[in-house]
Amino acid sequence: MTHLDSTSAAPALELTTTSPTVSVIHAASDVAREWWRTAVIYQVYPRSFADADGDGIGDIPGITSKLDHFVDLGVDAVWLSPFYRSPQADAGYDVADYREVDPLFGTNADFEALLEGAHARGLKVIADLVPNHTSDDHAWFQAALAAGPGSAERARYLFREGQGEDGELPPNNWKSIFGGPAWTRVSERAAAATDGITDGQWYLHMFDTRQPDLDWEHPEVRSEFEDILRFWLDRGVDGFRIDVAHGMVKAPGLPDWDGDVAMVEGSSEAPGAVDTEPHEAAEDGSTGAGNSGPMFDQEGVHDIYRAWHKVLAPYDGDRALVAEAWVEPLSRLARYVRSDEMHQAFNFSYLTTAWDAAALRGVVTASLEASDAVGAPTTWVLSNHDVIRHASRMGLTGAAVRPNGIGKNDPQPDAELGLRRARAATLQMLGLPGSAYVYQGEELGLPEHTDLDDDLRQDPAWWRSGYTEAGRDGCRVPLPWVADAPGYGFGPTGKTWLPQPDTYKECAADVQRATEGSTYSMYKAALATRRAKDLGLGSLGWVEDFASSSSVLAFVNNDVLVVTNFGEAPVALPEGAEVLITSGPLTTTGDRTGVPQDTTVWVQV
Ligand code: TEU
Repeated sequence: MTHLDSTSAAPALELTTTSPTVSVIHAASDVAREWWRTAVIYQVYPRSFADADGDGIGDIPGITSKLDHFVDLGVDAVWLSPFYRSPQADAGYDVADYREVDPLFGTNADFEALLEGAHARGLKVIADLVPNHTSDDHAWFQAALAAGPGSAERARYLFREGQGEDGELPPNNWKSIFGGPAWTRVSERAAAATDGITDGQWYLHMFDTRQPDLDWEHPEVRSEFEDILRFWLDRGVDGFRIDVAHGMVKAPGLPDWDGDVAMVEGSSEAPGAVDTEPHEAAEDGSTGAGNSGPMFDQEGVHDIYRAWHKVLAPYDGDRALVAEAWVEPLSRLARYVRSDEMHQAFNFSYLTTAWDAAALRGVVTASLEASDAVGAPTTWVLSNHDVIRHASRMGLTGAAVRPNGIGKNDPQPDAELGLRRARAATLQMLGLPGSAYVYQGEELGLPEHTDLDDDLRQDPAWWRSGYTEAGRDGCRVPLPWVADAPGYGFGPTGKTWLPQPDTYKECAADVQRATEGSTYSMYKAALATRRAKDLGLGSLGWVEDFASSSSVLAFVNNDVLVVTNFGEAPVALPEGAEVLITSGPLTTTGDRTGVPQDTTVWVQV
């Protein structure tokens, strides 16, 4: 524990007892013990985790070689972003064969070895399923192009005639989430396909041109995906993260929609623009992170998940489905995790809540209420492969819009502030009951790569936005394992598919593991204590002294008091308080320990 001597004046805020009066909004559970209710799940982005074959791109044997990292850190499960055969137009979220590992990442046998090694260590493994769209290289789409209008092959996708005299206008006005129109026109003449002539039908793609949306009204689409689920369940995967889980069913007739579907909220803003207005938190915890429109959150998606629930049910080991659904409010998101549907849903309202005591109290309350109402665990997440790493995002002072990536010419984050807040946010998150997600590298305190050369960018959002959104490459840079090795030990050759910034040296796993007070040691201590004290199944009671404070967030989970200070004046802890973990240096005034600004502590109750 690092204590910092301080001569600052007596703190204005204090806690006088380690057993404060609390208003309990979520009771501890003593019944349901399925692993996914409490699991801390580590997201692996395979191309950037560890490279075994030296081509500069991470692979499955690389992940297997690092399984002890997960054990040492203390997580319960690993979720792997897609590793299936794919032309990699969207880093594997464009799947050409759902049953085969891409040679870039290894073989199916490599995956089975990974699974075996993980299970031997008591780790669960979650695969990523991408059912909203396939790759344009998928056999079904190739057959659809070849078969022509009106064919059974085209019926599995959303092909439509264009508008205008010669069908030269797209069937509706939908925009792709990556920017540009959501429709691409094909040619109906085999020869024209290679000379760029388009004269035929249009197909829908909510993401890149190379990611055609499937038609989920088609029974073959439904049965194929149930079969794919069984294929991986039979091999032993413990669950699936379902990509764009709110997008598979579209409103009948595909009506026009003038709303915004882009990845940047308030997309009229320049990328990375900061709004100086404080972020207003809605009563129900909504932040604007939810997608709306006739292509999202349609009632019909729930039938799919009820059917999938039945596919998983006969398997042993509490297999789980996790919804990646950008849906708000949280009560609406909770419909995906009703008792006969999926098991968890990512909490993007929490991820996108500003660093503000009142806003966080609101979103945590709304999250627990919404999931308690359907008997599902709440989840918490601060980073993933689609958003700016929280160590950098939280250093974008005053940011109210959520930029999609940060480029050289955008306002740069304050790295020190970002890391301090990120550590405080993480320690707060890991003190909450439910399940939590950790994105690879955040345990090393890894920042976003914010000055990547534009010509190295690979995210389709970069060009599809007309080069206005930097995109997501900055959070997908290969991990640093060894400070003094080439490529920071990412692989045996020093090659890395994206360059690593110099700041990664101090984040390298070997340095982090050996340094007292490092971000890694904080994560490790928090995960061990979380497990020992059963915080995942724990309670949540807001400390009444701070129930309406704008600068302090304090709650009790089981016998741990979690206090975060957002304000300038340190918060004095009760005399003799036993601090279990702190996210940063504490102050001492007389015989009282103080929690300074942007710091979270866990105190024994
Ligand atoms: O992301 C889908 C997704 O829903 C987000 O793009 C979301 O719509 C947006 O951030 C909200 O404003 C998933 C994957 O995580 C992503 O990497 C893929 O590019 C995408 O699906 C397409 O498969």
